Formats: sequence, C-alpha cells, structure tokens
Amino acid sequence: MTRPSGAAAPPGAVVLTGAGVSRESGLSTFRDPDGVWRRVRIEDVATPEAFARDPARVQEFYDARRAQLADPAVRPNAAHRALAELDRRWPGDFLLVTQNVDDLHGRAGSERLLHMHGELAKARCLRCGAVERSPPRLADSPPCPACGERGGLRPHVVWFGEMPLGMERIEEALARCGLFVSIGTSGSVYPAAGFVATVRGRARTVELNLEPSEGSALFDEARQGPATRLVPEFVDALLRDAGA
Ligand code: BV8
Repeated sequence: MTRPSGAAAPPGAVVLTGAGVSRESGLSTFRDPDGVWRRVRIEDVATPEAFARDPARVQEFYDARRAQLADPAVRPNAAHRALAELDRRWPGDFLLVTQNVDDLHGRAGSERLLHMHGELAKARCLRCGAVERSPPRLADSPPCPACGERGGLRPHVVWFGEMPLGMERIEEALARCGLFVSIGTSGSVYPAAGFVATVRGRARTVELNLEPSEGSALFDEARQGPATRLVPEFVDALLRDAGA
C-alpha cells in the first residue's frame, strides 16, 4: 500500500510488554530475585484452583497489589510515556499488548492498548458477568457495582490455565505487522512468549530487556538495558526513520 506521497506506508507495529517495563515505577517483576513468584507460589494465588480452595488468600494477594497502584510513588515512567507517544504518532496500524495487570500504560496515555492478562483495577462479577472498576478490597466481599450481589466478585485477572483476553485481536495484529517489539518480559509465559515465533521472518523483531530473555535468540535485534533508557531511544529513532 503506498501513500499519496508515493512513500510506502509504514508497517503495522505490535509492541508486547511485561513486568520489566513497570520495574522502574517501583512495581516488582515476577521472576527476578526479588520477584513476586519468589515470595508466593503461582499454585497458591494465581490459578482458578487456588481461588476455589482459598478465595480469601487469593483476594488478599490481589488486594495488596491493587493497593500499590494507589501509591502516589507508583506512576508511569519514561518507557510508558515513550510508548504512549509511539501510539499517538505511529502512522501505521499499532497495538500495545501488555501482560501487565497494572494501569501504568493507560495512565501514560496509551490508547491502542490490550491487557491480555486482565487488569488489577477491574473486578468481574461471577453472578452477573459485569466487569467494573474494582472496589479497593475484594477480601471484604463488597457488593457488585452492577448487580449489587455480595460475594461474587473476583479480580479481572487471567490466572494460569485461563484463556488470555483479546487473543483474536492480537493474532490479527500479529498477522499484519511488519514490526514486533518485546519489552521487559522474560519470555516464560505462553501464549505471549510464542508471539515472536509467529512473526519472525516476515516482521522486524526487536527485544528491549534488562537481560536476554528465554527467547532472545529468536529476535533480529536484542538490546539489553533498563527500559527507561532503551525505550525512549528506540521510539525516537523509530519515529525519526518513519518521518513521523
Ligand atoms: C493458557 C496475571 C490456555 C496474573 C499472568 C499447564 C496448565 C495450564 C497452562 C499451562 C501449563 N503449562 C504451561 C501452560 C501455559 C501457561 C504458562 O505459560 N505457564 C508457564 C509458567 C510455563 N500459560 C497459561 O496458563 C496462560 N493461559 O495457556 O491458556 C488455554 C487454552 C484453552 C482454554 C483455556 C486455557 C495464561 C497465562 C497468564 C497467567 N497470568 N498474569 C498476575 O499478574 O498475578 S502471567 C505472569 O507472568 C505475570 O502476570 C506476567 O505478566 C507474566 C509474564 O512475566 P513477565 O512479565 O515476563 O515478568 P518476569 O518477571 O518473568 O520478567 C520480567 C523481565 O523484565 C525479566 O526478563 C527482567 O530481566 C526484565 N526487567 C527487569 N527490570 C527491567 C527489565 N527490563 C527492562 N527494564 C528494567 N528496568
């Protein structure tokens, strides 16, 4: 497809982020030495079976993480802001797919944004199916904002063994993209970790991460460093090259 100016339209871009992009905002990652899964076991707090077995423990785990988002010290960093600018200025198709359940991409201004693992700030009612802004604490069994029923709210978060959200839209964007950038993820959780294998060979693939991820070898380019330095640099160069 070419634009009136005759220049080729820029490729569609898909950006995937993980916990590393929020690390410099003060939120723990999962698999680093001080990570979340070093403190609690996935099987105890992040599966449907855990919720069925001990709902109070699961609700407390997510209530504590949700409370962190209300901390004024936890706010979008330069990487989140650079990705929001890319969303605003990229002249082609664009989709930011995040594995993160924090709200920092949205607060930075990203709009073409998809939370494939759900959102801490939202709760899902098992009685009426509504997905609403979550009350601060779910461990107290607050009434559903939609149906008023008590005891039916769960975090609107995708647990292990549950289907991630928006997969059709993600697969469509991956099928059309000419650029795939993975930022701040260890590449250890599927299906997100498999996206690069889906696009490599027909899209430019770039990894920006503090250290090589499990899938680094699958990328055309892999750069190591903190997201707050790598991402703004990368976005500036991308927009300059695209004349955007
Ligand atoms: C699915 C929400 C299929 C919860 C998360 C057996 C049974 C069932 C499924 C499976 C199974 N075996 C394998 C699977 C698949 C499973 C999976 O992949 N398991 C892994 C452990 C092997 N996946 C699933 O279950 C998925 N669903 O497959 O469904 C299906 C099919 C049909 C019908 C029904 C179902 C669902 C997975 C989603 C789970 N939920 N999150 C919550 O947040 O509490 S995933 C969890 O890992 C986190 O949320 C996180 O988002 C995600 C990925 O972690 P990362 O973001 O990569 O974080 P990590 O700490 O690992 O890495 C951080 C990186 O950042 C590091 O590389 C570090 O170097 C870097 N970094 C650090 N600081 C910085 C930095 N980079 C830059 N700058 C810095 N400053």
